[in-house]
Amino acid sequence: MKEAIFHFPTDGRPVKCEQIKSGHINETYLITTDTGVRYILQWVNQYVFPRVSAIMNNMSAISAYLREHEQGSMSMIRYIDTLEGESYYDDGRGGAWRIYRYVPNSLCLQRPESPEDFYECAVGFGRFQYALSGFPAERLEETIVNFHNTEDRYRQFREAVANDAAGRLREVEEEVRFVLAREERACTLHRMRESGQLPVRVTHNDTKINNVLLDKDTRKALCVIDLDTVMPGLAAFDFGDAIRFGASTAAEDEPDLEKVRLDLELYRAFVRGFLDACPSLTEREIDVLPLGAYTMTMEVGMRFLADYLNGDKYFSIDYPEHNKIRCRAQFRLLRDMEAHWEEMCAIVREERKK
Ligand code: GN1
Ligand code: MG
Repeated sequence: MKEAIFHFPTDGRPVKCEQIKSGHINETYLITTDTGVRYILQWVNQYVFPRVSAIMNNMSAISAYLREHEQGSMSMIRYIDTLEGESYYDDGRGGAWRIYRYVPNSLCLQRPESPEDFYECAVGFGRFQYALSGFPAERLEETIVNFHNTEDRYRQFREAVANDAAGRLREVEEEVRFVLAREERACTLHRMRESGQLPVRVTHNDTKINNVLLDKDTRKALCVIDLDTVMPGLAAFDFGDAIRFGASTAAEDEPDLEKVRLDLELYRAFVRGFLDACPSLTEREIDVLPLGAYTMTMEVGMRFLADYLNGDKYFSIDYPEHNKIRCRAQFRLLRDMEAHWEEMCAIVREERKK
């Protein structure tokens, strides 16, 4: 048992603790009590999130807003305060812990089993963004500064290349060239944000399909989870990261690149769900959705590659070449997006007319 759980009020005595292995950053445990109630306990990685209090402040502000405006429908999970009334438990050894109640009868998918599943995933993220479209985004703290600032990601990438801290540059010269050759296009959305052409929204910023829960029976979207990166951002980035992860025909770390393609049917399902659930999107925000997919795929690929060059300091890995394999799969997906660019844009045009 993780002792941190005893610092929270639980219904019954915690008797079972199982680790859930899916994220790359935090540690997550499913706790069951002797009365059969389940909780999710999470250890927050403070190398990645040095400002846990910023996360928890954001959560409180957003929860309060949703309680007031949402009329019953729940679109995100709520954390439970510690017995001492704090939003998280600090174990004094650099660990920050927090819990929420496990959502009963929920399903967390690693990949869509049908276009309908992916449509629902889009509804979950779209609804979340729409529910918060009236919340003043500038009131949120940046839990990771410059998280989706693509220009800054390029700066960090160049630094990793220049340092070559792990001595791996020679293995990935081709990948490095791939990233650098696409800088102009990959930074377009960031510049549009800077110049005020795109509105800054409250966004989730980590929209993998496993961050939205579906109802086990109806398979309808229940709520979004993993709220650590909720902060000001672009709608296209939430759209884009979901496509990168969920509309790929293979896993994010598929070693066989022949298997990695963009599934246009899944892509369409997500476009439809996102537009249905988030009517606050402006015309221009809708126009740039495909570019959001392009940008997020490049950004995550570049982050995997930078981490590989830095010696795997950020993402947890299962084997030494993991980050290299991950970045290659992202770049293959990006190439497939380039090859199907016209179709990606056409699908957005078709779906918005409905
Ligand atoms: C990380 O830990 P996880 O799986 O929720 C990362 C995301 C990446 C993702 C790639 C805080 O998310 O930005 O897109 O890995 N989260 C953070 O799978 O860096
Ligand atoms: Mg996450």
